[in-house]
Amino acid sequence: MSNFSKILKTFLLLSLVILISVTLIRCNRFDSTEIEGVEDAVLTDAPYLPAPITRTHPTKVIVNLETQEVVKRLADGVEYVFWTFGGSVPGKFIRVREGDLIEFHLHNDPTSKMPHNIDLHAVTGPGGGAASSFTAPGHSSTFSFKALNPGLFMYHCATAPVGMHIANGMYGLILVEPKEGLPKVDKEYYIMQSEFYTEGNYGAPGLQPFSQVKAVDENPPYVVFNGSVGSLVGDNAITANVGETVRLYIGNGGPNLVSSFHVIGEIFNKVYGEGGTNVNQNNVQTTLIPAGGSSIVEFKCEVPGTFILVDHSIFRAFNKGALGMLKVSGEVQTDIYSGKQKDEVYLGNGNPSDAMLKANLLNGAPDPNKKMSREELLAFGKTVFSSTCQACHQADGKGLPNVFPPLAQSDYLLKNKERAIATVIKGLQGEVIVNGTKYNNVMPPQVLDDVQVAAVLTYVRNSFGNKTDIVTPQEVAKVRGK
Ligand code: HEC
Ligand SMILES: [Cu+2]
Repeated sequence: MSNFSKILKTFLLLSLVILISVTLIRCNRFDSTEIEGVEDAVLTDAPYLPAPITRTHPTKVIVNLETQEVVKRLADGVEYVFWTFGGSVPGKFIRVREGDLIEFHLHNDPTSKMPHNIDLHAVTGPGGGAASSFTAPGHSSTFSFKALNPGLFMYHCATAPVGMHIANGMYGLILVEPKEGLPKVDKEYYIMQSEFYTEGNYGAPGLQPFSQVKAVDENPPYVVFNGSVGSLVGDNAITANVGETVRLYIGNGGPNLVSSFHVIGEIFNKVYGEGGTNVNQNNVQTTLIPAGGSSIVEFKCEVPGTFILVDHSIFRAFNKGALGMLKVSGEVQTDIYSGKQKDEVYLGNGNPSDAMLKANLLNGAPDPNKKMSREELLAFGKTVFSSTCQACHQADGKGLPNVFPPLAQSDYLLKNKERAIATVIKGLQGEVIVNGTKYNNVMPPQVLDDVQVAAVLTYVRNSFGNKTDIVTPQEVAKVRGK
């Protein structure tokens, strides 16, 4: 045999060996489409997820989920009859792998009043499984589907009236992990936003019935995360440590509203938009989650503190319940975030604009051109005092030792009217002696119009044991130099 053909033979043999081993390795890792084995799905309640999948092949996954109608807390002092997948809202988190064959058993608790079913957005098939899973109370239905498409999918009840079944809490998330898995992160949490349409307004106590009228109007008294007001607040907050990466699997059960999901003080380093498998954005402030949709966001926790989760349709957060917390513990990182470094007095120019004075009038302040009686000045002055001066000089006008001088029986206040007016409109700093006691502090100029100054000075000069004449807006204007 010639040298050349020897080399060629060795080369061909080697190539064959490499080809075969590469094929074998690939098959073993991800490309095996053969279903191997059976396992029972681990299901979890929010905000927790089952552990990431380490399998490198598809399997048959048995899911057992029970629909239950339960009375639970919606807010402090407020209860609601929730219809649930697994006893809480949102429903159990289901985690499977691309290519898995899911054998789904839907059980309807015998005490249920309603039939229920399930439409999983991860299903390729009519109704997402709805018709095949229609289950009367005290029955079980079984159907199977292949998880062809990876992604984060919502599931919900689709029994008529569909809106009402969803509005009462029948939704959850199923994650179909891509066959190559998801990048490892330190913390994973499950959050689902939704609305509740109660007969009573937000906070109205007692067991609240469902309001069809409000649901059709898309005007919910409650917009919440994980089924109730405060589900992720205080001791229920989700947690992480400085340096850790957090991944949130967020769903929006609706039934009506779109969520503008935002974490105050964090930036989403990665967003898997609409719960798909691609990171389609980096460095996002607020991600939009459609009703019946989802999103996956990831961010690194660089600094410690409490980070507030909100629907940035912000009245929902502060007035309807869509507010949660992430508590990050660890060392303060002053190079990234300093915290408050200073608080000092800022004097500004102290004179409210004409437009501002007009706005004050609109907000119910007296007209500066109208002559006010002593009684009117006193009454209005009391409200100005409690909103403006009381924080420092105290409700009883006695001030605080060494810091805030007293207004009660203050010789400084009572002796010289012009000086008292000037103190309020221009502020006061440096040494001042009140009733023989030295104070050396700063009172910033008070941004008040002439009527407010006249009224508050009339009030303090005739309260706390003080008694003297009134102060008029004209006198204030004179000191202001108008
Ligand atoms: C932020 C705190 C603060 C607020 C608000 C404040 N003051 Fe003062 N006030 C002070 C301090 C401090 C002094 C003493 C300043 C100094 O040491 O030079 C003072 C001094 C005074 C004095 C002179 C001393 C005395 O006790 O008679 C008067 C009068 C007075 N304030 C009235 C008012 C009135 C009226 C208001 C509301 C319109 C008001 N202050 C709001 C902090 C405040
Ligand atoms: Cu239902």
